[in-house]
Amino acid sequence: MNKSILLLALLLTLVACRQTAAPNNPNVVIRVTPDHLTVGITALIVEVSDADGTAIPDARIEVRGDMNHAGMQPVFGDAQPGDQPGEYRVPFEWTMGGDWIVTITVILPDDTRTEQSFEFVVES
Ligand SMILES: [Cu+2]
Repeated sequence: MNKSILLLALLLTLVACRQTAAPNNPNVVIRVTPDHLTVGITALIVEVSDADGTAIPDARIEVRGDMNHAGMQPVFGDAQPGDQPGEYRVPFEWTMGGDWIVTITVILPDDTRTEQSFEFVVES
């Protein structure tokens, strides 16, 4: 009985690890206030932490915005240090209203790269 519970717990742990992909992948969160979701220049706040939730202050961040239709130039943003450790501030211009996909590439000090995409709806 005890052994089967232990086995079940082990299996659950393995499943949980799979869902978060590789354990070294950073967590990436973008904060944008609603009034920054209109056409024009805004700032994206990107928070990067490790699997344990510890802030990663020394990553390089690349930001690329694409719209969901053809024929648009992508928009790039340069990340600057934010107010908190692990927080990055990215000046960014929504050049058109509509559906956007923002791809964040996080490059850790050991050159590990991970990419995550976020969807936004921007008002004209
Ligand atoms: Cu467009």
